[in-house]
Amino acid sequence: MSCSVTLDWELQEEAPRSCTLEDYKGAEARWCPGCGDHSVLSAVQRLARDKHLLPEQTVVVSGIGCSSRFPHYMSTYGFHGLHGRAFPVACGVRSRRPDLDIFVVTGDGDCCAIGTAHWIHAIRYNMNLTVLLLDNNIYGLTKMQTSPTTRPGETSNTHPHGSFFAALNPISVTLGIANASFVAQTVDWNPPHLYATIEAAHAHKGTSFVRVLQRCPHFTAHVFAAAQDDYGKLLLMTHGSGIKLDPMVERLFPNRLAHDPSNLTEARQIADRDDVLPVGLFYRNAGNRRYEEVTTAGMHKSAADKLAGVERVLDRFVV
Ligand SMILES: Cc1ncc(C[n+]2csc(CCOP(=O)(O)OP(=O)(O)O)c2C)c(N)n1
Ligand code: SF4
Ligand SMILES: [Mg+2]
Repeated sequence: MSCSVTLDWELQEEAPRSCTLEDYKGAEARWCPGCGDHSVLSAVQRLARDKHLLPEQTVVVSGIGCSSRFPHYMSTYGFHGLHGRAFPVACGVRSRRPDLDIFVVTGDGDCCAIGTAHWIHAIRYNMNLTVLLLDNNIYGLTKMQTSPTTRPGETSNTHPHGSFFAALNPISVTLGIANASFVAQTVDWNPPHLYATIEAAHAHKGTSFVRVLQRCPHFTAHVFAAAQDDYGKLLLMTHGSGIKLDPMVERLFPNRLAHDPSNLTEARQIADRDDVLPVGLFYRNAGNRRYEEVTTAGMHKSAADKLAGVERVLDRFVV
């Protein structure tokens, strides 16, 4: 006879509870005035309210950086981890909690420098995570060191004569990783596009990777200034199965390109363009395998059944 273990979340009724924005507000955000991180925080809080995400069923995981202070400003569960390690923590949470809404907030240093190996494998694992890469092209928290996405020639405290290398393109890299399933780009200074992109990312089952071009008025104010003033520097990808935008907002973008997000080859070509900053959905494939399909298998078995399973495996090695 086996006893059945009731897990905490099985006890919870599907509560049709409505939350207000106040329910998601954590500590007062201490980012600089005008920092793009404020816009992203506001978008995530609005999404949480609109989708009725329960604060106690939501987790925000981050690494280290200005952007990674995000979990403190949400009154949900959170994990402000180690530099570059947001992905393994989030994958660990997801591996045992298929029921939670999990957001990963990371910076260009956190994700694309020290966290690169974790980024690549997390994309391949394709666990159900909403990843927001807040890319300000600089290490902000540690006061202005060159990051992998810093453009060549840009000066910083580590490269006073200008960054030496070509910048790494996080979208092109992600599109090159096996099993990538959702890849999008948006800007912090267009709240409707930012919101619609995060909404689509959250709706996707799998790892949705969203790079947000993020203003850092303190250290890299000039980097996105031109694209902020002139929408002609952006290229809006449009498609029936892409990011849904109000036509009024769509009209703000003079450059539009119909791009089918199931076309990976074309997605890669658009990502590599350097004449414009593409925004919208590059790629989506809802059919890719998700690692939690394996890690959560048998989770609901009783302790006795699990023990019996372990014993069966060990018995194979009995000599
Ligand atoms: C192991 C380790 N190495 C280095 C640091 C120092 N450090 C903290 S944040 C950071 C860079 C953050 O840059 P980014 O991820 O782009 O975040 P931003 O501050 O720009 O939002 C670095 C190098 C650290 N905290 N831990
Ligand atoms: S230093 Fe830059 S990224 Fe950090 S809070 Fe200030 S504006 Fe934002
Ligand atoms: Mg940064």
